[in-house]
Amino acid sequence: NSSSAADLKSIGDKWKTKVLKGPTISNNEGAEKKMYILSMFPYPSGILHIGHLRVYTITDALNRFYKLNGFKVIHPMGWDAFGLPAENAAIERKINPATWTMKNISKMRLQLDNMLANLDWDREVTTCSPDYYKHTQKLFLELFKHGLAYQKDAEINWDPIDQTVLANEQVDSHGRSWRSGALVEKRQLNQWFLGITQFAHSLQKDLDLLKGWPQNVKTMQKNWIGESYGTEINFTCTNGRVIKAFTTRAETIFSVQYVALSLDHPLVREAASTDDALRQFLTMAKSLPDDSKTGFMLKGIQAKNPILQITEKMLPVFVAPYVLGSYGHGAVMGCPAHDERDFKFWAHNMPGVDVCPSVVPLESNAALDSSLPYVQNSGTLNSAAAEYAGLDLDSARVRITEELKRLGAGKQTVSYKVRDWLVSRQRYWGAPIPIIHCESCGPVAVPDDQLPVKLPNLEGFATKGNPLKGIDEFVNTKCPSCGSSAKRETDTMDTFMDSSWYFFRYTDPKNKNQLFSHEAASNHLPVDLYIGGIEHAILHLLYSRFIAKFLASIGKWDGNRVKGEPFKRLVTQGMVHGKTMADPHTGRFLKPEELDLSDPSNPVIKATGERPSVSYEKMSKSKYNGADPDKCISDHGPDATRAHVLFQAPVNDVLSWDESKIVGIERWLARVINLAVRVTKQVSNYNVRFSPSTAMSGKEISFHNEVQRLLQTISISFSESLSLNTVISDYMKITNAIEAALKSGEINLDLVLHSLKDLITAIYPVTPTISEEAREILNVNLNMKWDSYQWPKPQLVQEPQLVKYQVVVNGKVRFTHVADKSFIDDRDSATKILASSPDGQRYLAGKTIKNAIMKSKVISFVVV
Ligand code: ANZ
Ligand code: ZN
Repeated sequence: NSSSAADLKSIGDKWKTKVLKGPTISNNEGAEKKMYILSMFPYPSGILHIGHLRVYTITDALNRFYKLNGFKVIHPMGWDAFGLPAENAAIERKINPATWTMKNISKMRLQLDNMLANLDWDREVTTCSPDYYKHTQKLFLELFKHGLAYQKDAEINWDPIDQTVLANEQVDSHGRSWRSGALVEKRQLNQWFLGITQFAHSLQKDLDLLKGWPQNVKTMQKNWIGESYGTEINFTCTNGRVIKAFTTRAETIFSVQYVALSLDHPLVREAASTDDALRQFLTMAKSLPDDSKTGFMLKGIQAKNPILQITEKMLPVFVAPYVLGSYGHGAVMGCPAHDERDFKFWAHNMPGVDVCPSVVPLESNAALDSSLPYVQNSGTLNSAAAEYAGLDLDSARVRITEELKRLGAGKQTVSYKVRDWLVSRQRYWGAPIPIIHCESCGPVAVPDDQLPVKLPNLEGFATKGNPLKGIDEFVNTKCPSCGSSAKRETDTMDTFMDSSWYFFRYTDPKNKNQLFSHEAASNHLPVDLYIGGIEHAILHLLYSRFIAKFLASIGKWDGNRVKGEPFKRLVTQGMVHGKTMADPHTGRFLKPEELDLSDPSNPVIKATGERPSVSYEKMSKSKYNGADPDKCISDHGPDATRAHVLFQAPVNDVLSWDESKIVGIERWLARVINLAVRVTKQVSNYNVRFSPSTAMSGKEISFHNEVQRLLQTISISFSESLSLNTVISDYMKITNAIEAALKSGEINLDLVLHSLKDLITAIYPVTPTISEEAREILNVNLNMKWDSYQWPKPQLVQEPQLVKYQVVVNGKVRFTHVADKSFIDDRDSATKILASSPDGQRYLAGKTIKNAIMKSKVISFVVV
């Protein structure tokens, strides 16, 4: 009912301050057991949305659970505070982005308090504050010093809306910016890159060590890194130049019919300078899709197949958009007979010219011609392969690669899809790249004592693009190396650089001189449990792994024992979908004011009296299906909100947010409080010495064990399976059991109280204010000083094992007797009990027992 909702709310207010401090645990100072629980830190947009509520409820419940179990828990929070929204808001409102950001942070801090998140605020980090970005700059310079931060001219992704370049990871499969959604353009620009490719092999290989990561995330990273073993083959051209091509199928070299180059291959650029038609083709081809079949045959150049001695079979050289400039060597050896794309390309550009197969399927080659291209990676080489004919493909690949090596025309190699991380941005609100450009010394690191390179304060700016370029005091400086006048780099860093190391900073947030101390990071990392969105499966999670591995490789933390992997277990929480109501005929989304929601389970369209169609969809303003955590908390109290969030769906699944269902949780919480009141009314005095034992009755033992087993399951749900929705239903089951025990009158009240105390502690991780309230009811009414927050240690009591004994008197089965398995251990007492039982009186009374034989299920008496 509604009065209980109001109570939950006032209970929430009453205990808020205490609960925000976390449980009072006396015995975990210097505890050996450590737990680092991390959630992806939020962008300080100013509103805590329902997705945040979900993640932070999960981490806070775990945080409290581990604290009750005596762990030293790190549960930090910070702000991913650089980035474009602040800059755009600042341009719009003509204020400094810092002002906007800080205001949002304090708003969100209050919202986190409202949901009772018990966070380590003394570890708080804010990436836009100079004492944080000073160290982001140091990290950059550390990479620079190791040759892993460098500038190069490259074809890059340009976001025309945000007016900045983007890294490859930040462009989706449809060629759109991850942030603005703009169609990205290709531009040739000089930019800063980080050498993630130098770590590509371990980034790929060590995924296998991450047993605590979801398989889909590992697969996505694997595909993105794209490690591929193959052969690099040199094709010497008639003009003396050498084209290197990467192939995973060296054994198909006898089917090569052409060589194709990417649009930006050096040879193509060279040829374009003297070839008008080629220049025209290149301009046109830029806008063709990657799977286009179009090609341009270079005039006057042919390439020689290095494995063939005969030079009559020279290969045409094409320029083709399907060849990626950024993969392998930007060149393909074209095998129309055995590759789908090459087959189509050949048919389009050389119509009617035969293809030459060199691989045959194992079974038969009868239907080969009609089934070309034969692309399977199995079979044997045919007679076209000369001395390799008859070999299976794997051995042929090895032998041919050896032969190419002997000829000086190739070698075994590895190739990666991942490119170096483009890290410079042409925007204001980011950490300035700490580099000074000097005419004579080139790019020079800003000396340590001049860090941070601070962002100049701008009071409102109306320019799009990077205003740093126009600030002379910022740009003009002296070269730290030779002293002559020089120019400061005006690009700032990708905000993914800020977030690539924040979980290190949490371990030592106040360190002035270093990013973090070796000791602090080595003590706390790797992170035990990391919770965040699947959208970072590649982006942030790849960058962080790279930076953590780099920092381990230069000895900044003792990470080699875990191959520099920063996150032991990863959980990707599902999205929250909103209840979406639409007109059943037109599908038009309905606004709340168009609906009669007085019965939340039965919404009605006011205008027509019809029922709307209801679905759950990704929340968006245009669907009027957003949910506001603040409102839910103020309507139902923090505990009911938290329990509802966890109860509605398993952590990894989509949560279909239906606030009307929260009543079930409210009723349950009211029952817990009620139980505390009723139990204290019935227990006369609190017996501290009570402990469960076999002296309890059978009913008591089974009640006790039921509760204890549920507590065990709850422990496993928290610590292993993260099945937090079933934690809530297990709480409800315990509540039911205690209610029934109390009602039956057959269970010792001390035992009921004992179980209730366990329940009150067990709900603390999820519903801490209700837990505190119930605890207080016990303490006050029973004059009890219960101040332990220790997680209950499940203790099962051996349940009686009953045996049905057949009682035989003078050779005849006379009656049966049900008793414990140990009944026959004491023959004298067993005899007495049987003799005085009603059946025993009939058959044994007044007789002399000569002999009694008792074994397993039979008791035999000889009487006279
Ligand atoms: C000859 C060949 C014959 C190929 C055949 C395949 C099948 P993965 O496995 O993804 O690493 N390739 C090489 N460089 C390329 C580039 N810059 N742009 C587009 N394609 C390129 O792919 C390796 C294969 O992709 C290589 O093996 C090459 O085609 C192509 F029956 O070489 B193959
Ligand atoms: Zn200089």
